[in-house]
Amino acid sequence: MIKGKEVNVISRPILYSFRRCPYAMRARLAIQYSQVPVELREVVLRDKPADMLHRSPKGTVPVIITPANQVIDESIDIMLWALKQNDPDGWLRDDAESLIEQNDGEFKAYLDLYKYSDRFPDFPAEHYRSQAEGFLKRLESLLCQSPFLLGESLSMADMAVFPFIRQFAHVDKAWFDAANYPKLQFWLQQRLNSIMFAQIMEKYPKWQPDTPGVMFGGG
Ligand SMILES: N[C@@H](CCC(=O)N[C@@H](CS)C(=O)NCC(=O)O)C(=O)O
Repeated sequence: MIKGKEVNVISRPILYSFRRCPYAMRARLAIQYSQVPVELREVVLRDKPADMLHRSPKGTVPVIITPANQVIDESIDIMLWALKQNDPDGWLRDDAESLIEQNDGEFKAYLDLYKYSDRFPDFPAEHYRSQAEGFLKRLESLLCQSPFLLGESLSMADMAVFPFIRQFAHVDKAWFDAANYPKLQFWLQQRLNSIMFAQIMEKYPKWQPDTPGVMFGGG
């Protein structure tokens, strides 16, 4: 037994998160679903905690620090980490990779150009939007075949992708609602109406160093 010495031991994994970040949303969705207990620390991106930056110098959220001091700082890896511990409804899927790759690569790049089109005045917003639509068309065609992206039940693909479609829809909600993506609109609305989405979008104050974060996930 160590006496008279402060030992920095954490009992549950720490999740550095930012409520509105779509990458952090997908991580929280997987953690909430798998019921892995974590201590959530709400981050403000312009004032990131020193401990987070020390553990993960690239400075993006979400980040998990496990009790064994393992650092997981890619949102898909956090999803996999949670699902490998508990996956009651079979969200883990080998065939999710190609969709997630297109989402995180090409689609996210066009989404940013569309969302921040005033910073990229070479083209109007509609130009960037129509480039992003390539991915929407792929999703719409998948959802014409089955209620979820990879078949008859929810999978990590749905959960990894929908926070980004939500962001896309919010750039011009009236346009999105009127566009010819009926299956995608329904699928998005279902995800947004879910209890799980409400649970992961709860608001927390900014985490202050040397204070406990919020219990999240399970337990
Ligand atoms: N590839 C990373 C991307 C995460 C990411 O870019 N997160 C944004 C917030 S949505 C971030 O932390 N950006 C850093 C910043 O704005 O300072 C992942 O999947 O976790």
